Amino acid sequence: MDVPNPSVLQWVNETARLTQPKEVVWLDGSEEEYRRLQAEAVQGGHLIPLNREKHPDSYLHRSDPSDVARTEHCTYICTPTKDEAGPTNNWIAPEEAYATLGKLFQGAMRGRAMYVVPFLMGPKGSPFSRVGVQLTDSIYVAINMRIMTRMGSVALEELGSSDRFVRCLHSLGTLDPKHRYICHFPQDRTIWSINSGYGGNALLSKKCFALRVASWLGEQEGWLAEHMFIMGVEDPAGKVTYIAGALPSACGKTNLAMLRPSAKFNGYRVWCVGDDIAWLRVGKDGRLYAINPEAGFFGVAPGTSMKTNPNMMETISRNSLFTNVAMGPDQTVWWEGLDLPADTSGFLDWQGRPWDPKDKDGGKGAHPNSRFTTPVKQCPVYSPKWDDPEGVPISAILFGCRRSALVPMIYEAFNWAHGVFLGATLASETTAAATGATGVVRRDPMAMLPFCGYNMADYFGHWLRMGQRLTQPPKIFRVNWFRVDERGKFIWPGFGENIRAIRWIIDRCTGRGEARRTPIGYLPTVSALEGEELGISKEGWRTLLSVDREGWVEAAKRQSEFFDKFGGRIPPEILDEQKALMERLKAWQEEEEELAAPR
Ligand code: GTP
Ligand code: SPV
Ligand code: MN
Repeated sequence: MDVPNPSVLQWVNETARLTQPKEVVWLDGSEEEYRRLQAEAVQGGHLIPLNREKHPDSYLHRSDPSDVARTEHCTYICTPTKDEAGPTNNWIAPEEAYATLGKLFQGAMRGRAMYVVPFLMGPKGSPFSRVGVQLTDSIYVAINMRIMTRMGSVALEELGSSDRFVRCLHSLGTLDPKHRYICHFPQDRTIWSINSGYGGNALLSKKCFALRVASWLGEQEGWLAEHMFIMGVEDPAGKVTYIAGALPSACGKTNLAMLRPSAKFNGYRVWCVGDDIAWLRVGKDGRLYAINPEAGFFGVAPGTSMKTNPNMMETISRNSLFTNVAMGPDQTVWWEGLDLPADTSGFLDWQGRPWDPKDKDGGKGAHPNSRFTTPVKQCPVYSPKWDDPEGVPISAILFGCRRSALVPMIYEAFNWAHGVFLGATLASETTAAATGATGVVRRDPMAMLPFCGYNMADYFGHWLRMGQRLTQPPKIFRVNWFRVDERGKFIWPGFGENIRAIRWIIDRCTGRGEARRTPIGYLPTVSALEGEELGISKEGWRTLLSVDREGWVEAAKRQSEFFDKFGGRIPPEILDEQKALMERLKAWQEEEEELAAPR
């Protein structure tokens, strides 16, 4: 980095004048620098070194207890007009946002270093890829960015002398939740975030750039930025099929993306391309191609174990960063879902307080949204295509949800427009990934409700237009691993057994796979999933794979209420799909009544 890019340099200088850090530290992304940052973070009390044998090169970070998840109420899309942000986003006029935050940023970095973190989203030399530069006074963020992105010189080389980079400004400020703002200025390719150090609020490459700003860029330029995992599934004959899938936060993308097929299906192999974000374009051959712009996983810790996700357990066995998990007396990490040692004395909870796992009223050891940060390349099944500038061709898209009732375990859309409608009407129970109540069903179209950088009505239109450019559009599916029985227990075993659903999806993509047509889509038969051997009761299967007509009629009404919020902006094709669903449900009723009538 001999002569810095003049636009970057100018912006760094301007920002330093505003925020007044004690020093400006340019990061080159080298291993040596990474080790130095880690040592400094330990010195400064930001990281705790973990057990050298059991967790080599790994650290624990405890965040401020008021700063543990994304804060959607403090997140704004600052487009010139409110209409451009749409009814599902918070909005502040750009001038006002710059003024308000400008004051907060004044002197905000005093006493701290400002790290200049150039990063590349996507493979080097790829038409998909984009450069960002984050300025941050959080050493924890700087270290995370080294894992999550292709960070340092590689990004500046890719940028050259261009000024087309996303300006990502972040300060911990005072961490005051009352003055916390995560503001996006898509037209300016600028993000300003202050008073939070939490992942999605502070690692600006991720949700802020790769989804909110990139989704807007994608609409302008004819591509898509989505909250999706990307997996390759190799069948016993060696053929690999790529699948991308959107599920809301903490609803199973990471687990699905690297699943280890259950014993019976060990002829299948899964290759993980990405677990959270996909950028998708139409290829020259008319297929949809995807890359994962990230280089690391920022995954949910609770529930991760050798039983549920052995590939992730191996990934995080070294060189990883753990945030807000519990710690054993020997500096080992622990979270709900892992076994406990016989002797549980000396544990500390996620806030560092003495904690007794056997104390039923003692609360959780790990925060429900505790996470690990770990490099994609450490995953034993990471796909060699992760670094392919062309991306991978997508055969199927999943829009999944967490719903204890109504939504069947899996079904297939009739066609692209119906699939886009399935995406647009996705609803899911809220999780600990964002602050606020959990377990509440809310609309979350394409799992992008918190991440779409423009009006979602226009976003649905963009999805429809993308489909028109595809000569071989992917098939679209709904999945829901989270149906419960009358005692509240999950019926579907999930995790490694999800390969059964994946295999049915691949079969459907190649014109095979048994299905029955219902008003909501094609549902598999139990035998198509080889489900007889799973020990699920008849009642259980009925819950997983039947369509509750009354429930769907009600659901369709609620869909209308959601679309009404957009004041006539929803594309007619989507409204047509909704009407068609109502009609199919009605016709089905008649059919059923006919069947029930005495002959
Ligand atoms: P974000 O990183 O927030 O975007 O989440 P994600 O969609 O990647 O979710 P992740 O795979 O981390 O899973 C979230 C939680 O759901 C974890 O506690 C998992 O153990 C649990 N989970 C994932 N897959 C399954 C499944 O198939 N069945 C059940 N019952 N739980 C699952
Ligand atoms: C999510 O909440 O969907 C995440 C974690 O993947 S965060 O980066 O915090 O957004
Ligand atoms: Mn996510």
